[in-house]
Amino acid sequence: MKFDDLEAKMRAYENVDDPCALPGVYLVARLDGRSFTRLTKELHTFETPFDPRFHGYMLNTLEHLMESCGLKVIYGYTQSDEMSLLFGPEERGFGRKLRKLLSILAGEASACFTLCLGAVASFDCRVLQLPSLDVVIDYFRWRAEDAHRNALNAHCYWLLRRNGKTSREATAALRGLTRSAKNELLFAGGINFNDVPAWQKRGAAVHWESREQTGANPLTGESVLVLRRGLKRAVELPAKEAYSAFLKELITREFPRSSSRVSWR
Ligand SMILES: Nc1nc2c(ncn2[C@@H]2O[C@H](COP(=O)(O)OP(=O)(O)OP(=O)(O)O)[C@@H](O)[C@H]2O)c(=O)[nH]1
Ligand SMILES: [Mg+2]
Repeated sequence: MKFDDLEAKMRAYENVDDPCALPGVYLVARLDGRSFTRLTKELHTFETPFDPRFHGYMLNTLEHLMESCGLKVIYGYTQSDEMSLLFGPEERGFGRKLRKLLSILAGEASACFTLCLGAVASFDCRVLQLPSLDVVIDYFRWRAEDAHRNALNAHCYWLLRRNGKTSREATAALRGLTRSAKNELLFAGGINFNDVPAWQKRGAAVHWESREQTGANPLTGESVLVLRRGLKRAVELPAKEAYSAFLKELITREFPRSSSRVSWR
């Protein structure tokens, strides 16, 4: 068979299922650590239930995805072993081809986290196509609420484990307990859930920020004010309606463009 014929024949197999995301809708990619229960509890040593070093690796990975994948990520969010990246309706990266987006984001996240950890770690990735800003806000409210519930359960579970209960006993003791009963259990054990850091209860975010900086005019050497865009970490996210307002303001804000990529950390 001639090469051109072989190429055409095989491309048909390769491209038979190559869907694109709908045009004009927001996209959220959610990446989740693969088998991170084993990674955090058996293969490596991390503080339970939350380890600032682990969380730092997640934030580094999130920033890497926002800065280095050739895609315009409007907002990045992380809690536990997951990250969510928001793309605007106008995002054209990789022609909105889903298999490109999924594989590149999962590959980049796995590579970055692996370098942070110094051992192999991998992420899966899914893409949600969200039709409106309201649904986008609901999505991030959902992940933050999920973080809150998981944090309450995880603090209770590890308090019981530290007090000598087996995994089975701790799980059974928490079954059916109301939210306020879990808060009381923690309080009796010396933990005021109100004082637990916000990044554990609500997750943390990374977003773009524009700042004025003094620079030099390359032709005249004169000092001038320039607008530079950089990443900012938000580790004290607001709760409930205030979080919705924060997201709305951030997503609808027009980001001034800048040629330089600077990270504000
Ligand atoms: N020790 C520790 N564990 C963490 C931390 N953050 C997340 N994890 C663990 O990461 C795991 C995330 O759970 P899942 O994503 O549901 O489970 P998984 O084992 O990753 O399984 P798959 O996602 O289905 O592959 C849980 O076991 C969490 O306890 C942390 O800061 N410290
Ligand atoms: Mg996981």
